[in-house]
Amino acid sequence: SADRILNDVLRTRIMSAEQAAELIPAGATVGMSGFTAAGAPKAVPQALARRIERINAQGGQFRIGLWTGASTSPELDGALAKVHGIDRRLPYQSDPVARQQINAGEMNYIDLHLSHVAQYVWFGFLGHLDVAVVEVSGILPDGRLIPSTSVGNNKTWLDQADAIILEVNAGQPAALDGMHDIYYGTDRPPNRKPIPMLHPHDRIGEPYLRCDLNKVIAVVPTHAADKLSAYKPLDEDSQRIAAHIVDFLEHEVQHGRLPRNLLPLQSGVGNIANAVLAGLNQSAFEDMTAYTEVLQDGMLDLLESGKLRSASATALALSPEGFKRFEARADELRQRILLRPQEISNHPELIRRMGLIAMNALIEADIYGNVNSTHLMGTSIMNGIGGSGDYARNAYLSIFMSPSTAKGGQISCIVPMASHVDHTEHDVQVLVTEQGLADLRGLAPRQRAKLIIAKCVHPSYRDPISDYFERALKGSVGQQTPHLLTEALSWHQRYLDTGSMRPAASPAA
Ligand code: 0RQ
Repeated sequence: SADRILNDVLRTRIMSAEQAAELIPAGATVGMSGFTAAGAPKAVPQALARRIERINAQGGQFRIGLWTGASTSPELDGALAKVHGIDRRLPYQSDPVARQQINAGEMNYIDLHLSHVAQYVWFGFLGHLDVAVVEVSGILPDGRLIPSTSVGNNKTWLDQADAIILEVNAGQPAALDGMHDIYYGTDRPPNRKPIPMLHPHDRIGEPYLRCDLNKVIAVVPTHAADKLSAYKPLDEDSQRIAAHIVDFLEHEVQHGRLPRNLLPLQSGVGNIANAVLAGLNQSAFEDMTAYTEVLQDGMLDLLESGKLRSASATALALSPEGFKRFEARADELRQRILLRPQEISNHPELIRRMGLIAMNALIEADIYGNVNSTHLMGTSIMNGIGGSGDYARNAYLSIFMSPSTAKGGQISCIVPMASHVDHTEHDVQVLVTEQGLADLRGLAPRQRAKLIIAKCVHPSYRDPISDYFERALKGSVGQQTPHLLTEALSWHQRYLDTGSMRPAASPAA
């Protein structure tokens, strides 16, 4: 893979992952690449985990602060969490071991809007960045870097870190060269200027990352595929959710509130979001565009079928099978895909200007349409808010979706009061479950509650939730958003106590 390292100075800094990991001091804050498993470093984090394990086995206290683009991979979050090597983590994670440590109170986790991370670092809000560990797919003779399968916060890590370790992954397709658009025009207030983008596929930057060669302390050649995970097969519920959304979008076109080819699509992470894209692929919509965060299999299908003209994202989060399909047609597809820094893919100014249709999954919503995307039973983290807030607040249309129940029906995803709120009622215009779609636009809270209960709640929870709402209407002091405060979170407590949210008298579905 040395033929991907074309700069003479950087060739002199080639070393093994073990040697590079020795250069990361205990207590350092490290910014690593990776947005999903796409483009995450593969060798240095594992070597660092081995080093941490060795030192801590002898009584050491070696832990690092870990900043990334978003979630990463078992080789990064997984390996470092297993050796209890992470002290402070931001801005998003989805690793089971890390999650367990966060929820046990052993790891400090700061869950941030993904568009905020880079600028918070520029502003100095998060403290100093010591080391950047960034995977690239090649180094040009002049030292500029060909990015890998994600861009994430890499531009910021390279700019801000004192020292840089590069993993040069010759296993990444050469066709990635030219697919990136790195914007260097984002100044700090009060010197900011409009970002010159009008359409999702506009190029506003450069294809390569800039890098101060004096800061590069190690170059580690690797040859390995991203550890991408597969999506669950489409189930009936997610297909119903998709069908409700397609019907709604058709209705909006008929009423002149959306153009025939819709507006740029944003689709969230996870299985439900992927299923909705499959639904759009079966629909009559043509010539669509996407301005989103992760390009997942469902988007690839839409690009391949021609229904999607172009897609802008910050990461290629394809399944192993999807990645093979991408590689087979990379030369053609790369003309229609742009990968950007996450402060641009998720930028409020651009999301508002281009008028996105945002479609994100939820964990629970309450009867007024407040949405929880991050917490289980109010206190445990699932993953994090990711980009959902960036899109939901600023989109043309903000849609949230979920099956109406979880854990075999023991949990209602529509509850009297959300046990944690990531997206307030003000940022949630449309709520969808397999039961139906509630269009909440222009409705006051009590009207929203009636519609959500009628359209979205699972039949096995409809009576108890109607009963709660009716009694709240009678017993609540305030009638703007009626609640029975001593009862509002009782469904969650009942689940913790009994393993089910169902009232004792209510028969199982
Ligand atoms: O857990 O598999 O252990 O049973 O949550 O649920 O239904 O498979 O949904 O994969 O789409 O994930 C919100 C977590 C949904 C995700 C969330 C359990 C359920 C299952 C997953 P099991 P599904 P998805 C930015 C977009 C935040 C970030 C974001 C997410 C597991 O979409 O992290 O939006 N979003 N980024 O059983 C307890 C409930 C539950 C529940 C579901 N009420 N209580 N457990 N689960 N509801 C923009 C981008 O472009 C990326």
